[in-house]
Amino acid sequence: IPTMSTLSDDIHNPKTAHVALFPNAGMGHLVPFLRFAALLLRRNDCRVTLITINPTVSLAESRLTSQFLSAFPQVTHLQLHLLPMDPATVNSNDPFWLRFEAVRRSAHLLRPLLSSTSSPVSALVHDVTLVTPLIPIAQSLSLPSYVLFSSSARMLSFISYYPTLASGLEPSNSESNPFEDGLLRIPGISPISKSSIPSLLLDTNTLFAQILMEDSPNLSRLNGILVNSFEGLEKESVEAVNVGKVSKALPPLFTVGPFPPFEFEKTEWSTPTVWLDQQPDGSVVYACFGSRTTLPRNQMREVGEGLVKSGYRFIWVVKDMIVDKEDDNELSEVLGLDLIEKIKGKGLVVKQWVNQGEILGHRAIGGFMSHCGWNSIVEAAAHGVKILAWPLHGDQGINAEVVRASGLGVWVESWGLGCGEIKSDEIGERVREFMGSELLRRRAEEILDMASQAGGVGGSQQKSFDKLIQEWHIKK
Ligand code: UPG
Repeated sequence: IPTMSTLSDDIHNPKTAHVALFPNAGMGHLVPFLRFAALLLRRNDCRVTLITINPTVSLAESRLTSQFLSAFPQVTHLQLHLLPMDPATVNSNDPFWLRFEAVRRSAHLLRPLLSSTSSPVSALVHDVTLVTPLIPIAQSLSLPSYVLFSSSARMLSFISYYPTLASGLEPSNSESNPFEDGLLRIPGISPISKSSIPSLLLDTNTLFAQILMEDSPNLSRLNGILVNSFEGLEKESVEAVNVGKVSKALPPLFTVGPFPPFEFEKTEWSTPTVWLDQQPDGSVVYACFGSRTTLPRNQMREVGEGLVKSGYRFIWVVKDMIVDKEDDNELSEVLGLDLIEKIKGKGLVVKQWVNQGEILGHRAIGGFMSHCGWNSIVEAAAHGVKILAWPLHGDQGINAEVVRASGLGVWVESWGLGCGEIKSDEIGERVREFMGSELLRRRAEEILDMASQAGGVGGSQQKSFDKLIQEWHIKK
């Protein structure tokens, strides 16, 4: 960790790289950017400017950003003020997607902001939802630009292929069927099941589809794509992208994962770890569906009943609303008193932000029921915790395919995007099988070893960082 004196020396070192980081909305996007920033700041050869948007969509984002900025006072913080946007002009009612679009429409305001820094920025690393609007800005400032991709390399392969899929989905192309036997064949990677693709991308009129159709062809104009992944988890896709099998037009891929959780992410609330300390090693199931995914209440109650029926102890993070600011209903109202009674003595239910990194790192955790948000998968891999996949939307089905193929976990495919309600008996049975699997436990440990190598001294993470910093050195 650099001392203050080395940092201030670096400020006068003309060779120091100075990178501006620009995440988009949502914890799934912010967390990897802040962890990436913290990894950069561990070195003494890079300065960081963080660009954020105010107000944030969720409270969790503003809290984490403040914690990050207090932990790293040497970071320059810039705020982009959004232009007002009429939501009626956007084909989405998801608060995070609306924000993505609002940022895209205000992206030109980044140019004066970037020019205003007291020392010149040498590279821009931004969110994948901002490719088309930001490339001309970076070019006009002669800045190399990179995407820090917040999902899997497999999802990246899918995104780069999306315009081809979309043209096959056009009604005017009714003769063509992009799916053969329900599978999408992308060069270089194993086929993606149609059922793993989010419905929002099977309809080319949605905002998600339109952003991808505009941005995917422009990925080639980036100087590189950084992915929070490593070969031990996603060998096939990493190699296929790297050697140009997926698309010859993709820029170089830098595997910068796995990102570790940092001290600045710690929450004051420590109940789960106090409770976990009392449980035997590997005995507890951790169930969490990320920062923005909710289950219908009936399904939530089936999950609770299922966890109780599994016979295993559990920590279950309940989320009732997409945006935390609106999530103020009592747990008793969400789950019902009966279920709360049944859970007593068997598990811990929490309806607030937990420190997932700390929970997954606890010796008592033996398995993770996860929606397969990419950050959660990498965190589980880095802690050697096996996954019971339950993807619900977006990239999660494609990520669940990675979980299954790597052997890090299992995926009951009838639990997936757009599937009906899953009953508690089945949930209980599957959790029991999953927690009892020695094979999965061993494979998760092997993946942990590979994650440690990738993130350790001389590993792929360090090599990627060295290369990037070299590219970002201010050239005088
Ligand atoms: N987390 C906590 N405490 C909580 C809930 C979440 O620490 O109570 C953390 C978790 O450790 C992770 C992040 O928040 O670091 C959540 O990210 P992720 O697991 O990727 O899930 P989402 O929040 O659902 O992220 C969105 C999308 C997901 C996508 C991801 C990255 O829903 O599908 O893979 O963004 O693009």
